[in-house]
Amino acid sequence: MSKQKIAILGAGPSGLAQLRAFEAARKAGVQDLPEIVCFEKQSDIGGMWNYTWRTGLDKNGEPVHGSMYRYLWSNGPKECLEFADYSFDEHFGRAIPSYPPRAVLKDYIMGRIDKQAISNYIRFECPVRWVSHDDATGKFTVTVMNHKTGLQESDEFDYVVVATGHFSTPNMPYFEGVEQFPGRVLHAHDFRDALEFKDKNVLLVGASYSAEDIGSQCYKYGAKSVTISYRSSPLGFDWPEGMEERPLLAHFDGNTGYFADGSSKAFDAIIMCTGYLFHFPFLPDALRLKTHNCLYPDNLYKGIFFQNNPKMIYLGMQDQYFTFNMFDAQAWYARDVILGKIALPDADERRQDMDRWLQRHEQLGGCCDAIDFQASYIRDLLGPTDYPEFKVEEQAALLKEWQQDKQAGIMSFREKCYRSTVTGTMATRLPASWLEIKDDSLESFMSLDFIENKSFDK
Ligand code: FAD
Ligand code: NA0
Repeated sequence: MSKQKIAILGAGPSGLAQLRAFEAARKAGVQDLPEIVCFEKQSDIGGMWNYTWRTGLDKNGEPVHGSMYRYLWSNGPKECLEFADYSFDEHFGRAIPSYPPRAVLKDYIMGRIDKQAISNYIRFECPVRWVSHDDATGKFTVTVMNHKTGLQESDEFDYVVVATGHFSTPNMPYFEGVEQFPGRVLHAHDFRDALEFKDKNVLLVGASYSAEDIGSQCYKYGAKSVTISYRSSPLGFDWPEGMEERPLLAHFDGNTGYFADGSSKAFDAIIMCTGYLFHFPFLPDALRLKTHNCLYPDNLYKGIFFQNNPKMIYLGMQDQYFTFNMFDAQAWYARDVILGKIALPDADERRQDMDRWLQRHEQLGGCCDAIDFQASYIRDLLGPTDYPEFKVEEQAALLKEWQQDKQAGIMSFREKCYRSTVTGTMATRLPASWLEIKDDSLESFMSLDFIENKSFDK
């Protein structure tokens, strides 16, 4: 019998988790592993964590994937995304603070990857153009544009793992009069450097993580004022002077924005922090996940296997409290299904299982419920695989503390410290406040004199 072939689309944290899962099986002596090809649009691994100065199109004319920006620091405690098989202690050799900047987390993600082993499987600068499925042969055909050769290539696969992320294609609403706005109008996806907005009056539309963080960045780097406009409910933090929230924007007249409560204000720039679209332009209707940013997208059994065709596998498609270790739990489960160690139930049973989760999902109250929901989702995946045990429920408790810490101080929560549930190590403290530390490079961060945290309190 010929070897099974798997296509992994994307080499961000989710795609890398899938590669790592197979690599772990290989190291454990599993024979007859499938042949793997990972197609990546960018020229390096790391997905969203690769900072790019580019916006719009990349050097090959492909849409730029990156939505991260300069000075971005982790928005959640690193202790809640720690890999169970590769701790922060193992990577850095010493305790570091709980909220590292992007470059430090990227270094950690990359550190676990045996680049030589894994690079054999990855084809860089190969955006996937189309995936089709032949019901007669049961095979997928994946067509990519190989920008290195300038040629399109197609190959057949038994499984396709979609790990292309869902925070890259802007959801860009229209507001009357915006076309006449004299200043810059951009989406969070294209935001790169808060210094651009120094001394400016900035309007952010949207009230979720992007608005909260880009607003805080603009404040930190000297914006004159930051106004956040919410549609459903305000973020409700105790904002410092110069930052405020207003209800939904109604329309613009010149540079003046008018809000639902009748108030108005003149602005220099507008940043739409209005979220992202699930966008799979390389998938036909029959294989395409259709959803929005939520904790339990419908039609994915175990949050992974597409109901119409469970050989179509999706990773990381949930809204995310947990990130890297959740992608691992998914990847290990998907691997064991592909290897035949876990049997998938029939379509009816899969439907019933999804319905049970969806029912629970509908009843979720606040964010504590949502955190517990995602923790039990991960717990459900961990049971049948050999992914190392990690204390999901303890991490959920840390995520709830994180929510409270943000309420207590939106500009200071990144100074809090948490204990690793993997190694028991207590994070060190930053030597200065987050507002004071302006250089976010790996070198600068790692040369800070972190303060050892002898006390057991956070
Ligand atoms: P991605 O990281 O998006 O990777 C997808 C990969 O697929 C990319 O490499 C991309 O180039 C590739 N790809 C896309 N289309 C194609 C195609 N057609 N063909 C081939 N390859 C393709 N998470 C945290 O845990 N902590 C944080 O602090 C945090 N901050 C964030 C800040 C921002 C601004 C954003 C947008 C997200 C943040 N996240 C954070 C969430 C982040 O998305 C995840 O941590 C993680 O990057 C998701 O991994 P992924 O592999 O699923 O997707
Ligand atoms: P995100 O904040 O970019 O985080 C993505 C927001 O947009 C919601 O508030 C929604 O309002 C609003 N919105 C959508 N359409 C709108 C419209 N027409 N008018 C007004 N408001 C509108 O996106 P979402 O989906 O959370 O919120 C959309 C991801 O990026 C997150 O997972 C986060 O972890 C990550 N991120 C991380 C960081 C850091 O780590 C920074 C930024 C982003 P409503 O009414 O639907 O609630 C530092």
